[in-house]
Amino acid sequence: SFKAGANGRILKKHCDCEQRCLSLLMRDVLRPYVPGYHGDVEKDGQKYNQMEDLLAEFDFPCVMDCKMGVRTYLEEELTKARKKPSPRPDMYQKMVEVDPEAPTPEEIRQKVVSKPRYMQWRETISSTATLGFRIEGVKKEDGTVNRDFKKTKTRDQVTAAFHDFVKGNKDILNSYLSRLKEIRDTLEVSPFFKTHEVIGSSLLFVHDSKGRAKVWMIDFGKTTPLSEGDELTHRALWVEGNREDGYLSGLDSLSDIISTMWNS
Ligand code: 4IP
Ligand code: ADP
Ligand code: MN
Repeated sequence: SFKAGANGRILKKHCDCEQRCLSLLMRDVLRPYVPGYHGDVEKDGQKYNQMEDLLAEFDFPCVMDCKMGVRTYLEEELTKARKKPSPRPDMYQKMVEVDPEAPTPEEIRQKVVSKPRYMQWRETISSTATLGFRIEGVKKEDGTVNRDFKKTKTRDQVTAAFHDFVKGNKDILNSYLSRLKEIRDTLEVSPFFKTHEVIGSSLLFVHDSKGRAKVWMIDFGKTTPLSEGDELTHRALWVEGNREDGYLSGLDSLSDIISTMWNS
């Protein structure tokens, strides 16, 4: 769903919701921490959002994608699944590939699960439910990709993955930590962040052997505005209907883990 674009830009398959967010973010205090947005374009009959390639300033970048929040699906998925359940054989398949014991006897008979069932299961086998974020994937400087983090759940397992990612380099950990602190301070005052439910968005960690290291917020395909006048804490517990996403709880625990690594 991505394409290389002209001069240091990338094209991501268009999504109205993401376009709306990126446009608003270009006028928000969060602008320095999101990819620059350059409008939509059409190529070979497909519409794309054009954005800054965050890897352009790096030589042979190492990249980690951490999906933020305690919840990874929209509340409407629950409503939809109750009103008009759509059985998902593909999600059942993905589930048994990771853990054949995970489906219930009923799910085994039907060979399907619902989307929220699958998404909640993913949250609890990973660190999402407990730490408020999870590692989705890592790309090494040689271009090899590791997506095998579905069961990376405990603080120790996350620490080990980060240790491997930065190869124990404390300068990189320190740069990441200061950048996370800047992001948190900015999130706390951002009008955009206060008024949006941020679901399925990631922090993208990028560093290279020259010691450059930065973090950006990406992926606003499921970031949705609250009703006029409503605000989120991004830290309060989620109960259905309150739309809390746990984004800041996740950022707190992520910063705490990196800080502990830096101190030891
Ligand atoms: C994927 O599961 C991710 O959760 C996707 O979320 C989600 O897309 C997919 O749902 C789901 O199958 P795995 O990562 O375990 O493969 P994201 O895009 O945030 O990574 P949505 O549509 O919820 O954004 P479906 O319904 O698109 O298959
Ligand atoms: P999706 O909605 O398909 O999950 P994302 O926006 O999360 O797509 O992006 C998927 C991956 O593409 C990210 O993990 C990251 O590695 C890469 N990516 C996304 N946006 C950028 C960008 N602006 N610059 C460089 N790489 C990006
Ligand atoms: Mn995504």
